[in-house]
Amino acid sequence: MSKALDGVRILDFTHVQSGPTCTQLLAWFGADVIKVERAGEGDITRGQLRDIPDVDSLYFTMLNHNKRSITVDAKNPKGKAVLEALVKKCDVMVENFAPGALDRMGFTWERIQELNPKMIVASIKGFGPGPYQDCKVYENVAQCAGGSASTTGFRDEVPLVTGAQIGDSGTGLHLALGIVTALYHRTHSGRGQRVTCAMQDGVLNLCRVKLRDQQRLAHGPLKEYSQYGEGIPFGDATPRAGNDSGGGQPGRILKCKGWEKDPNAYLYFITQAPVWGAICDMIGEPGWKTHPDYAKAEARLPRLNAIFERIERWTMTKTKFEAMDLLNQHDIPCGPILSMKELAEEPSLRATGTVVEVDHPKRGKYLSVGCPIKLSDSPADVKRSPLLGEHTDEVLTELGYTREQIQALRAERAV
Ligand code: CAO
Repeated sequence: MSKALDGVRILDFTHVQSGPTCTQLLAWFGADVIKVERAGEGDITRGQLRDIPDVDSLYFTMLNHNKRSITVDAKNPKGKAVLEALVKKCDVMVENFAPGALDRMGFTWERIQELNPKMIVASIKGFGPGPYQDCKVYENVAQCAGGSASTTGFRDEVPLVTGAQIGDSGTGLHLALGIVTALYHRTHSGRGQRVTCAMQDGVLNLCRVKLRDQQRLAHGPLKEYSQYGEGIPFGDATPRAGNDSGGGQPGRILKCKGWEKDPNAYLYFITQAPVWGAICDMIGEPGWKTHPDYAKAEARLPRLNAIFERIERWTMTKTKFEAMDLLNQHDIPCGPILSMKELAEEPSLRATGTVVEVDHPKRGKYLSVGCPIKLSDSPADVKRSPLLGEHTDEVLTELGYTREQIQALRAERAV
């Protein structure tokens, strides 16, 4: 079966997490992704957080599947000539160097257009144009600068970063969409273009509902936030809301049976208005269906703490999976708090390829997250990440270099 992006060649100048997330997705959809690294060390993540000595880390292997690796010294004139040959041959260049690094290598937008007017140049930076445009940025900086940290955590406690890598992987996802959009545009414009994503913008996009709440504050308290029921006045910025639901249906994380020993024996419970009657019956409060303090969603808002305390007395009598089964029989939305261990062992995620076992020549078998986007005619087969420079000779040969020329490049440390 052919792949959706068969024939698309990507010059992958990415490193660490944000850029590699993007090019890995494109590789899963069938693009030929040629990852350029420096000889010797390669992508810095190959050596970071290593669990096995001298073996590419899981950090690297889990972000670089289905790619080819070529080592090139971009600052060596002959290495630069190799890169120029790749620019002419490829459809897309993706990079996430610090601001200005690509220009300093000599690959300005103008130069790239001279070499290949159809080239799409896709970049991730920490910030867009403005006061911080020259700053280097990592995940948690983006979470803080993009509005996530100020709205995550509990009201009286410090801002929190989240375990979801919304700054790195989130921006990589945004960039991948920009690239396929530019590729589509090129089919009728005939031209390449620049695609840029700032991590701050990507995080803010994912925090859209919090900017919604910021504007709602001008018109009164945010009644679905528990602080409303607690009688605590709102300030002038969207507050941290603990585990309150971000939508119009109040929700909360509640203890389940075993919570005293198991840190993940919890369930997210949503008091969705259309199933309020079923919730009342389930928890043993049928009177709440008609009681004026509880019957209507608006009346419940000042009483959310008391309501969730009552529901929790019920969830604490069930395991999170028992509660999930019982509640779903009545279409009551809820979700167990699943640990990474539980996710790694979940058979349905293995069956769909969302969790995959990959074999690596140096580390052996390991688990990874497969492609979360499923295309019926272009399934993603997860192939192991490349060893450093594994495809240098192969790619140089495709570019027309002879074996002698490749040896000469190596002798000069250009590749
Ligand atoms: N040959 C020769 N030189 C190379 C090379 C190659 N193949 N690959 C990289 N380099 C050089 C670059 O040209 C750059 O040199 P100069 O500083 O002299 O121009 C140098 O390596 C370092 O690049 P960098 O500044 O991008 O790397 P860093 O480790 O110092 O910073 C990071 C890392 C992520 C903070 C920075 O790249 C950045 O801010 N990127 C944009 C935002 C981003 O994507 N952040 C998310 C990272 S994932 O958490």
